[in-house]
Amino acid sequence: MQFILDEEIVSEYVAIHPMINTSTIWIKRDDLVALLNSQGIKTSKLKLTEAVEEEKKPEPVKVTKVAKVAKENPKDNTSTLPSTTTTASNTNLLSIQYKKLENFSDWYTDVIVKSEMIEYYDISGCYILRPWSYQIWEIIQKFFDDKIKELGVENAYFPLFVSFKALNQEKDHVEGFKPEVAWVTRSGDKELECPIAIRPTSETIMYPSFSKWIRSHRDLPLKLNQWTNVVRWEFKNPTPFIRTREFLWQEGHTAHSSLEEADKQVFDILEFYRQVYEDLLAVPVIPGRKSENEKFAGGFYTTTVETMIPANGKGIQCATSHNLGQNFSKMFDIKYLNEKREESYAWQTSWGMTTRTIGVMVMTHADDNGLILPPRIAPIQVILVPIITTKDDPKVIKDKMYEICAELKGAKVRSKVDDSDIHNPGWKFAHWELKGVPIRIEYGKKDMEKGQVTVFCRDNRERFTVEFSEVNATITKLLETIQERIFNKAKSALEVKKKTANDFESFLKLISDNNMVLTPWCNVQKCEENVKAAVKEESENSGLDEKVAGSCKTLCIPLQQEVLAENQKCFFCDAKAQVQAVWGRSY
Ligand code: 86X
Repeated sequence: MQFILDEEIVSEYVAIHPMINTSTIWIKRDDLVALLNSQGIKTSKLKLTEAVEEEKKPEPVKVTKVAKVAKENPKDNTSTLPSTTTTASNTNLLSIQYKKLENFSDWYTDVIVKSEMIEYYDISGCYILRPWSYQIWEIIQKFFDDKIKELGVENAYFPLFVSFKALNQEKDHVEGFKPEVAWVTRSGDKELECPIAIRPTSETIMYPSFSKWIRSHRDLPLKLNQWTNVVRWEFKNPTPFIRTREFLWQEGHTAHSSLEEADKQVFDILEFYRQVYEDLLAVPVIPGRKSENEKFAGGFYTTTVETMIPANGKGIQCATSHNLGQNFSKMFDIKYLNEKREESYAWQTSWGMTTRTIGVMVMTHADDNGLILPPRIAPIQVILVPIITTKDDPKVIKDKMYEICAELKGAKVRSKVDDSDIHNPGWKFAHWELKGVPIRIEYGKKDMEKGQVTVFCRDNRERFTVEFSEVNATITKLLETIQERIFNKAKSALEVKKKTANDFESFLKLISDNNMVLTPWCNVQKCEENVKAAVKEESENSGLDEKVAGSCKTLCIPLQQEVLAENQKCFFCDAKAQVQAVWGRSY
């Protein structure tokens, strides 16, 4: 057993009380140390503030190890419950134990657990979204919800369960997904006569109602959205936010009287998704169309916003918006009488965005010190930390902090005073940095004497002073500056990873080096399959990781196309190039 004293405890006496705080004894600090030593208990001193920034790696926290076990056994329904407290020493609770560029996946787990976004759960692939991440989801919800309502979309709620019969109403599209459907087969100890499925998506739940509600062209457009959870029992490695068995999302489903109107709906929504990522989360994305291979098989065409995580070179789909044509309306008999009183099938769209948004944002911006939250998405934008020493009157310092906080709140800045007496300023700094709060305001006696506060920016770690009278103006402007700075940084990092190849040889090299690769392409389905197979073969021959080979595919055909040369050939098959496509390894 070892006893660690925080060196910043300055008082002569310390209070000792049992775990149930019913009685307290006071003892001189030095006497306590002498007493412990006389009992054979080692004591040491630690300056917590500095320990936090220490470079050397202490024993990893238990949680990440256990998390890995759960990851490796996605087939188990249960995962061992990790404990965040038992084996962790003070230092590693307050700092990230892995480097983003050395060990990306352990780094990611460590960041989302220590920042209090995620708590692990005893069912593999399921995670608890703690307030710190759920508040971010609420901000995303509000932003997107306001936008779609302007387009005339209404929210509704359809049941969680699907009957066997309804789910099989459109067998063809369900077929490939079958292994992912979770079923309820029992109530109490009685087998259900008809097992019911838990929604993996709601087409089969919503479209029978669409068929009832749509009769005439006056019932169109019908634009519904729902914010729900869905369950897909996947067997690939789960990753919090990125691939989970239950996740939160919005799914929008619309019906229109013309293909053109459906087209417009698809692209209006795609633009909103771009805004969620670029304007809110400060994550640059590439809007585009999915190839025939990668599109949602039930529809006409699929649009998408894609990005790449520069730290691990993986492409990732961020959200998707489909034009379903009349495929589903024919299957579900969604018909209306047009102006000429002729019967026609409705033109439909569907679109979805999930809590993956949060994972992509973390992976893009967070660093070796923890989260970095873009101000627009930060639940707390400014944390105010009073610096109180034993010689100061705590009330005077705290009151000024409350006053500044109230003014910031008046200017719609999400602010909070960390006035807890349990932790010292060093602990508070580390805590809020780990949680990614964009701005910290420090205020102590020295600041008081000079009529100023000290400001710290989480993203670039700059520290400077601001006069009292300038605080509101400076902070509101600074929040916008930081938002822009974080976006520009992510944008440059993505640009570096965007490479171009005109032939397979250079393509292979760039893909193997974890880049995303732009190529002239014939846009033929068979060719994409051939590319995949060729990459797989080449990498096996050269001893490359098979996982690298297996997951290379087109991410999208960007909406913004560069003009191809007159006789430009496909980089792979020598047919005439039709488009420019982005390829990558992907999640
Ligand atoms: C595809 C299509 C579509 C509405 C979206 O992409 C946006 C929101 N839905 C979803 N998809 C499935 O249809 C599907 C079906 C079953 Cl039965 C399943 F188990 C998993 C699925 N995954 C995706």
